[in-house]
Amino acid sequence: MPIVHPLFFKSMFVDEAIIFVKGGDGGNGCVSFRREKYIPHGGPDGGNGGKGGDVIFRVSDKIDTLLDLTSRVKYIAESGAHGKGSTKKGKDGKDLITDLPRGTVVKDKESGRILKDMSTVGESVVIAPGGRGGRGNKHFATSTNQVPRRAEKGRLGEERWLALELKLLADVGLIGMPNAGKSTLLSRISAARPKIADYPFTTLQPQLGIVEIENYQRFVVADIPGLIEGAHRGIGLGDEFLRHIERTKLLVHLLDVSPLARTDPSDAYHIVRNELKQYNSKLAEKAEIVIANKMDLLDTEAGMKFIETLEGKISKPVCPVSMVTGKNIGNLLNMVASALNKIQTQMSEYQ
Ligand SMILES: Nc1nc2c(ncn2[C@@H]2O[C@H](COP(=O)(O)OP(=O)(O)OP(=O)(O)O)[C@@H](O)[C@H]2O)c(=O)[nH]1
Ligand SMILES: [Mg+2]
Repeated sequence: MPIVHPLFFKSMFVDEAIIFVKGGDGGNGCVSFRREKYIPHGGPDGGNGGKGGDVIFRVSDKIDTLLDLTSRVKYIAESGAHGKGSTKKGKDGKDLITDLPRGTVVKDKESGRILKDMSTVGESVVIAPGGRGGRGNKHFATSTNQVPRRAEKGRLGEERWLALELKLLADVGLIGMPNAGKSTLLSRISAARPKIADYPFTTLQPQLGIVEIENYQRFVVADIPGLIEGAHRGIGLGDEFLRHIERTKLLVHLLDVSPLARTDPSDAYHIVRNELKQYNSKLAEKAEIVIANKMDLLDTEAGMKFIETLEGKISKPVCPVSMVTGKNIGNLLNMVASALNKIQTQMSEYQ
């Protein structure tokens, strides 16, 4: 089991990466004339420039997020070398091959047009071709002009800004009543920056975050709008957002235990559980970790008693946390990681 400390985990959200790609420029053609003993005016022998390298995207099953791509913005392939005398062609620039996770959609950033849907492992596409090398002056010799002093410049490599998008399946779904602190949790453990505010229904759309902990273990967390009683009948924002967490492996259920909470936490727990059941009994059968949030607003000793009572009322262990002080977030991540590992093992045994 990974040991995680709140200060230690490095977490990021990426299901989009904005990058710049540019094929290498072609090398220039060369203007040169043969110099040989006893031949005062040798013919043209300027070589062609080399071709610029291509930027190539390849689908790999070794990576599952766009995380690694964001460490760098510019992906520029090597330029071709210029041509030389003695009809020496310049060396071609090296291709720049970049691996992407399966399912990445490559869009032109300006127009939003989809350029490529990278769906098959192993497939590759030239996303920014390198420029052709310019031709050397040897190429321009004709019967009327045997001493051409002109050579071509290499063509520039193609360049563009891209938006890469990856639709991620969430491993963990955050559930709870409005204002429980779901988005705050997502922002504490990932690089996602969801809207957080002290009123219900701040989150209007599901948000995803990637959490990265030690040992390179990563998981995707989905934050969805809060549920209230009658959500399955369309009350509040309704329950249709639950479909976004239908395929998760684990639920993290947040309860607001502060004195300011509008609903008693054990009632809140049962209300949300009931909405889950009404929506889909399979969803309600998923493994669940219950957390008591906003512990910073309770007196320490009274807080622990409160948790004990709460555990009794809902017949489940409850993990006390505070998103404000960060207390126990590391523990929570440990619990999530080991629960996911356990579920993964069970799934592979079952298969
Ligand atoms: N004191 C305290 N406040 C918290 C804590 N966690 C969240 N909050 C505050 O609680 C309010 C609601 O937080 P959100 O993260 O927006 O709650 P949510 O569950 O995403 O709410 P909805 O999107 O409306 O469902 C914000 O004002 C947060 O700053 C905590 O641990 N302690
Ligand atoms: Mg929210």
